[in-house]
Amino acid sequence: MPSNIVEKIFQSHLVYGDLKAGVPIGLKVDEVYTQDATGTMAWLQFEAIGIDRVAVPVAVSYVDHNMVQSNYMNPDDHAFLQSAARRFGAYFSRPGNGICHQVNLERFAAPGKIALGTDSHTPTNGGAGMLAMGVGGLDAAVVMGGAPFELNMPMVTLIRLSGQLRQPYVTAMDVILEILRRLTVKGGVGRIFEYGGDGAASLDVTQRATITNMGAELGATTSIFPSDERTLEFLRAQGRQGDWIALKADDGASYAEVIELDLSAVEPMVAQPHSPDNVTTVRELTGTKVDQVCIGSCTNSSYQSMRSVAALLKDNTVAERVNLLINPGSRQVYDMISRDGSLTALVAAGARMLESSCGPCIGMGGAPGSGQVSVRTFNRNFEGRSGTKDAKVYLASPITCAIAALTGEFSDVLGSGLNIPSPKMSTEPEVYPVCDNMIIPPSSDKGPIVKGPNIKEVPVKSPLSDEINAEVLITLGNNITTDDIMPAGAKVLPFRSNIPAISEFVFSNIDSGFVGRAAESKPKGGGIIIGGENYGQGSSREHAALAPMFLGVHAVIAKSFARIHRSNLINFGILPLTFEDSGIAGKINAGDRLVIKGIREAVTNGQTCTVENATAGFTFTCVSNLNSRERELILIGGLLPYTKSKTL
Ligand code: MIC
Ligand code: SF4
Repeated sequence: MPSNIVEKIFQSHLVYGDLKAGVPIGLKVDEVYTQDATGTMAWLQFEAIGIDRVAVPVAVSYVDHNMVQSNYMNPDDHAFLQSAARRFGAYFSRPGNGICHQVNLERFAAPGKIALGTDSHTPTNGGAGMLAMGVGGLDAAVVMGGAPFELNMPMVTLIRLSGQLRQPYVTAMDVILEILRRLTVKGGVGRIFEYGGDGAASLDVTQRATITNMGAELGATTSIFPSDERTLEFLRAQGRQGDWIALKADDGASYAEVIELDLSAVEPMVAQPHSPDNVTTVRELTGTKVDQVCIGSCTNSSYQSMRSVAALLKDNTVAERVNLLINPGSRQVYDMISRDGSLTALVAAGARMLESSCGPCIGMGGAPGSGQVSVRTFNRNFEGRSGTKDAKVYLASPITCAIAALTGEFSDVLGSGLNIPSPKMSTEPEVYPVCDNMIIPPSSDKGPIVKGPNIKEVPVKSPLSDEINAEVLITLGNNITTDDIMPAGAKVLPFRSNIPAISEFVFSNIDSGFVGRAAESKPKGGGIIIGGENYGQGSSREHAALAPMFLGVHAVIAKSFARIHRSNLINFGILPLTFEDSGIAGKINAGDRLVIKGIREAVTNGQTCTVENATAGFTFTCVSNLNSRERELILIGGLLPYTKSKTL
């Protein structure tokens, strides 16, 4: 039978299950990587499971998020991660080596293989034909311990590309923004996007990686490109041609849907505040003033992006009203722009160069001023994520951003005839300067694990009780992000290794009374959260489940859930329930007491649960949609007790 690319990779890694949409499948995983903000929990959990060494062929621990080091907490986390990598047999990418996804693409991504990363933008590696998925830290820990990775087989959608981008002013970022405009942040839920068609060959690996990276914003499980001559060029230039295999869909392969996209019709696009799918054309925004421009992040920080920005800025000066911040994605990129003169051009034009890290993308520095307009090459513009609640954050390509930095406003470059020199665009360099001296390989010398005072034990939930009698702590609308649930930024991120401390910030950006109410309700039966559609979209941070669990939340009842967050809830023993009649959500108020009886039996048998709203005096039904493994997890109190109860 003809197969698509996803089926080929899954088939060659299948441990159990059938490749039918919706059916649970178990997969052998080739690589697991962590980053520091989610990695401390993942490695603490790995330690708690009690396995001596990682059992996957490659495990890499990156440090790229928590880099500000305003006190001892961030460097203590780095020291812990380095010691855990040595103890358990992982590679350690030292702080300064770059953003995990960019470095992984350069040094580890391999076509036909499967990777998991404790970060939602792990699909970046799909640009090199790798099937790479974001997961919570505990899922990663369990797979590093040797278990298969289980997920429900997603539907596979083909995005058939034709034509070619109108270079130099239209880029891969405009392509993914156009897809977000069409499909929205819910459009990829339960799906993998496989790219194909004649147009794919016109994109190099880093352009493809921009597209697969931001597929995360569609809610997709992952996105992937074929592995072809362009992939070989990239791997050869990285000195890794041995990792190349050809990979394409068979003629006649079938897909759940096919979406046609003509690259030559794409124009410069921009996502407006406060959602990556609030997309319009740059043309529409012509003349809108800009105060800050940020270039970098795992979406657009490759050498090609930096070089094209430098070509535009060379011999010019950043507009007086604009602050320009730039994070090259990796040390390799930094090295290249310093060798070819691009760095000089950027600095001379007035760019503020930052280190190779996530930086302003996760609110670690670079916050805009009050009410300011910031345009960024990043992937998320959720309200408050920049560190400034009333900032207006837009997302656009490096070219659109560089032009905004020069002119101080959005400019319709395609139509205006603006006299801006054409930047040298993205042809693959023949050779990348490979130097892995910032990646410490696994060693047989195990050494001790080093834990600073801010690193605390992982809390564990007790087994599911038969009755939940709890207070509704908050009712929410659609598309609530994990940034809304558990904010990031310079103030909160340092507590990622300390659940009691970070729990004080749950929902703090949208409801400052939440934590107080949760504390009051905890001794009186705990709490329930009511959500809308796509609850928990965005980041993979399991703290958005772990911290509410610590505060006494037993269940979330929503219209639908985002994939990674739903898994994280289950992993920490919080019951995710879906309304049978979504209209009921509007009839529930914060403060209502909800009673669910006989839950253990309902979960065990996959039955609907009857929920009594004891305050308002009505009942309604919910479904749990748990597969058999998920049922066991919920009953026992989550993945950690479950894993300990089994021999891996
Ligand atoms: C993000 O972009 O939101 C993050 C920070 O990279 C997260 C991970 C985290 O919260 O640590 C993600 O994308 O998963
Ligand atoms: Fe880092 Fe931003 Fe990418 Fe998340 S989206 S990994 S914070 S650069």
